Amino acid sequence: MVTDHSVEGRIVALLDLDYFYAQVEQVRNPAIKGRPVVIVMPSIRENSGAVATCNYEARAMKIKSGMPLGLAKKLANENTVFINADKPYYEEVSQKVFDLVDFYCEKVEQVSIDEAYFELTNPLGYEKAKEVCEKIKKSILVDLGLTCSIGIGPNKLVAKMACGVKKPDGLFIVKASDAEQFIAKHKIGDLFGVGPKGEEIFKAHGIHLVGEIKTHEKRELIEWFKDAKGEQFYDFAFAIDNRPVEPNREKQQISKMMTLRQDSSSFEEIKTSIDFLADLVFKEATRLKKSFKTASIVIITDRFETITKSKTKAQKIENFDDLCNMEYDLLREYLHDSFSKVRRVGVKVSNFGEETGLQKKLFEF
Ligand code: DGT
Ligand code: CA
Repeated sequence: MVTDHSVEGRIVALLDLDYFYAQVEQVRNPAIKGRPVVIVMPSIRENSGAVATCNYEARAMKIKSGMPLGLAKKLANENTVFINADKPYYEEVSQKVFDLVDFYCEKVEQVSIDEAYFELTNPLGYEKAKEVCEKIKKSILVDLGLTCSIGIGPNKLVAKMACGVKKPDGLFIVKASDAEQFIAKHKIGDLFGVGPKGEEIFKAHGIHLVGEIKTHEKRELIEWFKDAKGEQFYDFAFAIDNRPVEPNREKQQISKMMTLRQDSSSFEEIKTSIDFLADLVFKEATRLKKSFKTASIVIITDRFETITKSKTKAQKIENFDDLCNMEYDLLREYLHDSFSKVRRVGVKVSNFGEETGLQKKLFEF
């Protein structure tokens, strides 16, 4: 039998930010931390509107998304803070979050303002995937002050359901070998794609848990749902989900990192790595036909702090030597300011312009 390892060994993650709008407001104004926070989508009618989301303190009082504001106010205590949603600001923060994910991962598919799937398939398997996710969680927390939950599994379905297990601030892994059992014990209403109507249909056929789907034939599900959903639900019950991760984010940066052979504060030693990384980054930017104005050095110190230093030019940085010289200046700056040795170093370019004509060959026109 021919085994397709790229499918068998797939590892997918889903990242979902915790109580997103409310958490962003808590970071913006730390004085409200610890109090119940309710984010309101106001309506043009006075004193009406609905709850967009709320933090866990407010959820403890049974306030939830979609609830009319009047009811939320009845359930709230005097300590509760109500804030009108500031969607443009949440979008800005969301962009920053997924830029960080892009830094660690090639294939990122954002599915909502606070959720993204990313592909973590790698030869070292789940341990490596877990390590990458821990780094992503830490980076989002340190750089933006936000917690998120991540689920890891052999496909999108399992990753999504795993993400819900340890929320908030969770990381939960379901390996391929455990996936079918893991899915089976979930309530049917919690299965991805099952809305209130779908739940009714399942319950009318005596199905309350996902695993109970398997007591029926595929053709029955197709009959009940009268569309492709029936077939998909049947596959889901066996934890089968072949939907690919479809990258949909315009890359905001290109970066490469490496660990030094030994921790160092020698300009010459670190410069060798910078030359190597700058070459990779420049080639990648050329391949993607991206011009850029900002060059950054990312340093992880021997004390595991992450320090980023950047320089931006008014004009696009057009040649490789200019990029290297900017990186050397940034490195000198770091070595001058810091007492910590460098453990890992990265070269990053960002602030993209329109497609560069620079590298285009005649035959491309
Ligand atoms: P979580 O993930 O359970 O910790 O909490 P959230 O608040 O992150 O919930 P999620 O992931 O379902 O939704 C992400 C954001 O989308 C949320 O912070 C606010 C917005 N949102 C969710 N549900 C509704 C809704 O029913 N109405 C409106 N206007 N916005 C919503
Ligand atoms: Ca969320």
